Parts: sequence; structure tokens; C-alpha cells
Amino acid sequence: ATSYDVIVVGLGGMGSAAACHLAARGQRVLGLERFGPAHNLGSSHGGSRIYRQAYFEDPAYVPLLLRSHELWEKLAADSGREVFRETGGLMIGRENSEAFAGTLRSAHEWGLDHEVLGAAEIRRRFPTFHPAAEDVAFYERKAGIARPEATVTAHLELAKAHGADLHFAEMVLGWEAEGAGGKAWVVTDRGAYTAERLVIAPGAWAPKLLADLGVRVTVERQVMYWFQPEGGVRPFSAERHPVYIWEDPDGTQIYGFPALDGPDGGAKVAFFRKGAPSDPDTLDREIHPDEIAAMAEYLRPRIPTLPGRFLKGAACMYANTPDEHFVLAPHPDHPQVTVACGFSGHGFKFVPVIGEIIADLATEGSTDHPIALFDPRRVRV
Ligand code: PYC
Repeated sequence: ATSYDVIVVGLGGMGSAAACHLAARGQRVLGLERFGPAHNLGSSHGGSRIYRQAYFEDPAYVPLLLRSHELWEKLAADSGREVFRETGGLMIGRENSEAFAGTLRSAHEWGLDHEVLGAAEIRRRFPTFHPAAEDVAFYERKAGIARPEATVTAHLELAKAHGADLHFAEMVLGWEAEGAGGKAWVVTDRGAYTAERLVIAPGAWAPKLLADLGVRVTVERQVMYWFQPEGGVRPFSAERHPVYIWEDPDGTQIYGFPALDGPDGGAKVAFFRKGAPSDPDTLDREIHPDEIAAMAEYLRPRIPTLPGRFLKGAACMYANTPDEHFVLAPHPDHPQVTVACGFSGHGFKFVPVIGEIIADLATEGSTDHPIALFDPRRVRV
């Protein structure tokens, strides 16, 4: 079997970043991906992901988001690609909503710049939104858009430039690790490889490739919708329109983006955490008329001009842990294996810093970044 310092299984968002950071540190890296480069069959496609700093999911994520921002800037400079765009971000909801109250708590804890807007001010500054009189919003200027395909492409190009071997259309069939610190092996449909250390970043294939980890990761179908707004995209242009998450009193959340793809490309919007449980190998990738109608109907009272005309949809996948926090750690039974999975629908904004953390764990066995929240033993069954 061909031998490497590190093998990275999965070259989606997290794996491509890991391959890049490892190769840049002089490691001999093999990256293995079952599909093509920056493909649209996993969880890293659809043109846009939200980047925000004040984090309602847990303030413990904030230092990682700040480092991620530095690394997005470096990635843009190193690759010459538009991997990130600052647009500002709006978290709308009632005062006690998770999206508003949790975000505000996080901003207070970390001293992050923000503004709090009442309903009339939301409508004045961002007239596409029609909030209820009781709604409020948290506005963060530093929020914006991460570009998933450009980011994966940039990390792959840089990994390659630093000497990584990247194999596409090669499916990993299994892996093994010798005792607590020996070599690791990977068997694919084309060959067998060995390395000192292994990184497993399998995205939605975690239930298959990391079954022995003992963490219940459930795969959820996630549909993204692009609408051509009534009256055109101008009010939705990235110069004037923020990214947003909007939470209803019943807990329903939608999230959306400015128009990014020219006058006819529409603007993207989606429900957060409303998808059906799925299997990555049989995911329903068709977008059905009843779900398009339900989204248009939901939008009409809230962002009335957005659902002018449905343009297209795409399905991707969340890989959810039981508590929706990530898994990022040395494998509890095999310290030579780093596991990165269960990003639970909110991971992409962390991609560059996750690459850095994986490189720390795979080369040093530890990291200075605060990742205690992501220890798999918290949810191991
Ligand atoms: O992480 O900001 C986010 C997000 C919003 C919807 C899905 N993920």
C-alpha cells in the first residue's frame, strides 16, 4: 500500500480545508473523495452559506468564528477567489426568540459590535422585510456570505500546490487503525493506502464511515429555493440586503441571502431544520411543487416581493448530532485518527478554522483552539 503522513477521507468543506492546512505544514497528504472536486451531492453546494459572529447556538463558538474570519481573508488573498463577502446580517424574531435573544447574549458575552432594531426600523432600513410590530432584530455588520464551491475549490487548489495527492471518484470502502497509536489503513474501490494518521471528514456519510464512533448522526434533507423577486432583484442586491435568519413565535426559522447571481439569478431562501430524515445514497434530490408552494406561501406575509417566480431548487444534507454541536476530536479509541463530523447544518462558516484545528490534531495531537464542546464522548452511546 502507498504510504503517506496523513490520509484525509472526504474532500468536502471540512476535508478540503484539512488537506490544505496539512499540506501547507509540509505533511505528505492523500485526499480521497468519492465524487468530483467541489461537487453538489453532499453538504457544500448551493452558492452561499451564512457567516455570522454573534452565535445563538452557543457563545463558545465565537472565538472560532473570529479566527475563521481571519482565515477567510487569507484564503481569499492566497487563492484570488471570492470565497467570502461581507453583507451584514439580521436575526429577526420576538425578543425571547432563540435567534434574537441567543445572538444578543453571545454578542454581550464577547463584546461584539451590533445594533438592535425595532420593527419600524427594520422596515425602514431593509424594506423587503415586513416584520410584525412585536418583532425585533439583531444587526451585525460583519456577517456575510461564505461561498461553498469557491471555498472548496480554493482549498483543493492550495492543497495541490503544496504537494497533496488528491484522488476523486474514488470511494472509501473501509478504514482501520492499529491499536492506540500505530499506522492507519484505508481501502477504496481502487486500492489500499497507509498513513501515520488519518482524518475522517465524511459529511453525510458519517453514519456509514464512522459507525464505530458511537455517535448517533442523523441525516436530514435540506431544500434551498431560489426565487426571482417581483419587481426585480435590485432591492435584494448584496450592496443593500443582509443575510438573515427569521424565527417565528412557533420556532420556525427561515434563512436567506441577497441576490448573488445577476439580474436573473434570483435570491436564495430556505427553512432551517424542517427536512425529512434521509440516507445520503438515496436522497430525494427532486424539489416538489407542494414544497415550493409551501415556501412561497410562508414568505408572502414576511418578505412579500421575494416569491415572485420560483427559479430553481436544490437539495443538500445536514448531518445532525443529538445536541447539534459538532464532533471534532481525536477518535476516542484511536488517537491517530481525527474525526470531524456532525456539523448539524451550521458548520460551513467554520470551514477554514476547522481545517486549521484538524491540522493541529493530526500533527500535534492537540489544539489551542477551544473545542471542548465538540468532544464525541458527550454524546457517545
Ligand atoms: O448556520 O447560519 C447558519 C445557518 C442558517 C441556516 C442554516 N445554517
